[in-house]
Amino acid sequence: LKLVIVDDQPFMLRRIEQQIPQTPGLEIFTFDDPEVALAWCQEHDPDLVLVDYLMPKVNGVEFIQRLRAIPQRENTMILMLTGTKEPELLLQALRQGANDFLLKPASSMELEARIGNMLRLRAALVGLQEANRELTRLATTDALTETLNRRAFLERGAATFSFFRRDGKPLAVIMLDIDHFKRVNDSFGHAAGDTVLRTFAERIGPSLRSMDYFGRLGGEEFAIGLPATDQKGALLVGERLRQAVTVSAIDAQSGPISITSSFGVAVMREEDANFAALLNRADEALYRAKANGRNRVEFSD
Ligand code: GH3
Ligand code: MG
Ligand code: MG
Repeated sequence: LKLVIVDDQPFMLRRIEQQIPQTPGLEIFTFDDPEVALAWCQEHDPDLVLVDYLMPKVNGVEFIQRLRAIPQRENTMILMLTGTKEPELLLQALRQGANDFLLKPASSMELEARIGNMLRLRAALVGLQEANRELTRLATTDALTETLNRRAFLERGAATFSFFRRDGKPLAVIMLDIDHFKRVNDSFGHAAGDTVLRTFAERIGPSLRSMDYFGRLGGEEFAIGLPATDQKGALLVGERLRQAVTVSAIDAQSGPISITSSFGVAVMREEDANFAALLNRADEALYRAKANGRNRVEFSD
């Protein structure tokens, strides 16, 4: 835990620091220059900041405002130390994002109690954020392949569709589907089928750029959104992916399994009403790839 104390008077800093009981895991950093403290807070993520109000260069309210403006510092706990209980000032501090304030000079007991409170709140907040991130991940990820799930993929698709349509930039979609996957399940069992699905996704993922998005639409059917990619580029990607899938037999529990896959490519057109229309054309192209012998890439004209 990192606790920061900012006060222009060094004797105040020492005094407050001495008042805080030694706690294992609690590191205290003191600053008599608010500018230096703010620079430090850019690099480090303090759990709690105690800041004096009356300081010559940057007052406490301004300090809080600037601290809150640093990315990812919106959840830092801030306790403002003031010499007065002037309501106008306290209101301002709270409005700028102070979590609480403390009248100087504070007794050791009050300081300890308030700091303890703030640190407990902070821990709860960090825990909630982590839980939230994990929930979002679970809600958007396919559990088997760790690609986007259907809903998350379609959401990303709809968002990029409207963005690129407005911008007049190309957007491509590739639908891909493992060939004769049912035979894998039938010959080697469902567990081997799952391994094949996971490995398939692992072979596709690394070939994509960071802005591309890759999702499992269901079963052994996947799709990729390729922002800022035209027909030529998307066909090249499709061909590269087709080869990446066949690079070697997949090492399943029951022995090596060789697979191929088919690809349907489409690019956004003027008449596409929405992302689903684009995806639909990629699906038609995929159907043609299947009909024309599988293990190939087809483009929707
Ligand atoms: P095609 O080349 O025409 O695509 O034929 P296919 O056999 O790949 O396609 P089909 O759609 O007929 O069969 C898909 C199979 O995928 C059927 C289903 O049992 C299996 N499947 C769907 N989801 C999973 C899964 O999560 N794990 C496993 N092991 N199999 C799955
Ligand atoms: Mg298939
Ligand atoms: Mg299928």
